[in-house]
Amino acid sequence: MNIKDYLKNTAELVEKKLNTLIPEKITPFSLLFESARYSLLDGGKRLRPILTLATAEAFEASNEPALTVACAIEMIHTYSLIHDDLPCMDDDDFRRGKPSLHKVFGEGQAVLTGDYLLTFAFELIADDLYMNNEKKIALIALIAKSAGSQGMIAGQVMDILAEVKSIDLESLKLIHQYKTGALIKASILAGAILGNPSPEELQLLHKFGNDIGLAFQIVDDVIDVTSNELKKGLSLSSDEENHKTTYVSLLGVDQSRKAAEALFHSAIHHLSQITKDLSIINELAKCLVYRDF
Ligand code: GRG
Repeated sequence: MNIKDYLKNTAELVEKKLNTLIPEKITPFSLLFESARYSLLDGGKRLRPILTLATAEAFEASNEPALTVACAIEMIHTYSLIHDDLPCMDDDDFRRGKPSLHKVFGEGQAVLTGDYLLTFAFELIADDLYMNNEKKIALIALIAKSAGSQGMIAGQVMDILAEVKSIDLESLKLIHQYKTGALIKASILAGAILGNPSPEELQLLHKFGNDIGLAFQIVDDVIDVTSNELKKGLSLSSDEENHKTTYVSLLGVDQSRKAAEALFHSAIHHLSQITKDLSIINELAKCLVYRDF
């Protein structure tokens, strides 16, 4: 299947499932579901759940639990965007092509909606009817660590600390790997865990995920300063406005692109050592790094 069709079809599958997971039912706290649906259902490339589903397929895992885990990861990603947009964080007014959640529902509701999506993600995995307990525990541990103190939250803390000082490339790399890379890597590993990977295969996917996760964020740094509007000089990127150290501020656009490309090749090398049909994951990695979707 053409990769563009794969991306579109799989994103649709994820959205359909997400739509069923957050109820529209009337309760005294319906506002919670309304705000969750506002952030979760409209927009978003669904890259992380697509990675989970593609890896699960390659490792011959069943579709049903894979879709549940994929949706759980998208909920955690969406929660991170909601909280990151708050005035106490990055203070962004727009997200996924529309006003940020707190602009529409208020800051308190945005905090609670993020909390709901994070906790509901784990509820979904715990309550799944298809996975055995061993798999559930492995997935919950992986995702919790990657979203928390061994990943995204640790990265966000380092990111905040870096706002008041200048940092070198190694420190920036670490922030990117934790803040953005860890959940991307977890999306890949989760798909494999749903099947029956060997320790060697997991190790190679771990290296692949590290490279792709970092490359994704480097490319994001580049896009942040090269998007069309910015090129016309109409505004500063939010990273520039916040005087943040980025790959581009340290290496420039061309070297940053080269660094992302080198990571892509390293990632593909790790992938090529797994004797399974991983052609879709290979193509997805290309889309992620070259932002061709
Ligand atoms: C929990 C407050 C808090 C923060 C965690 C990951 C993170 C730190 C914040 C998210 C904000 C952000 C801009 C992170 C950089 C990573 C990134 C490019 C996110 C956007 O991911 P995409 O491009 O977004 O996959 P869509 O909307 O397509 O899902």
